[in-house]
Amino acid sequence: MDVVRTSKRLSYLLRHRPDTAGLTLDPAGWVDVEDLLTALRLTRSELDEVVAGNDKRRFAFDTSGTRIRASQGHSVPVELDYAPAHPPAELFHGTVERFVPAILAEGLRPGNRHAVHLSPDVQTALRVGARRGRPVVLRVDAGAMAAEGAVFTQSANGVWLVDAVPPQHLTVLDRG
Ligand code: HQG
Repeated sequence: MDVVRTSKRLSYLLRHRPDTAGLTLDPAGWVDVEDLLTALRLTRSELDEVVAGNDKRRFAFDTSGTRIRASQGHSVPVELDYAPAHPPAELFHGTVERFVPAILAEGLRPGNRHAVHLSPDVQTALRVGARRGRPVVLRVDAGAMAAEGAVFTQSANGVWLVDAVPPQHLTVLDRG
């Protein structure tokens, strides 16, 4: 089994297109492990290896270990049921230069995903931005947003999620 390939296929199925493998996610994004194993022709120990070895801990089992879901990043409608959490004063967003003018004009928007994804530190934001080219890091004044009533949640793998970030709470921090 190719762990990276299997992880990418899992991301695709659990975040975007479960239907392509005949799977259905429940409202919180969970799918039965047995159904997933059958659809992917994997053994439980292979799945455990992919989940445990995943660099960003993208997938999580429920407490009983009988269901699995992606911890964030969905484009299909799911209610991840993370409790609202008080964010640190600053969060970060990694992007690339070509998006910066639009972001500074209209703020951060979720695009195809459910939420804007924010990183807890500059290092992580640099890595997120670098997926698309030379990274640019934006600082998000999460403290001020929370004071104004914005609701933040934190996914099981540490990504901060919020509906949107208005431009007045963004500062360009670091152009790679
Ligand atoms: C940009 C990966 C123009 C935004 C990562 C980003 C992350 C705008 C892109 C997770 C905009 C959306 C999410 C606006 C935002 N105008 N561009 N108003 N607002 N953008 O992939 O945050 O490996 O949906 O800057 O590590 O890059 O998949 O979001 O460049 O945690 O687990 O629009 O995906 O994790 O791109 O990445 P994405 P993201 P995984």
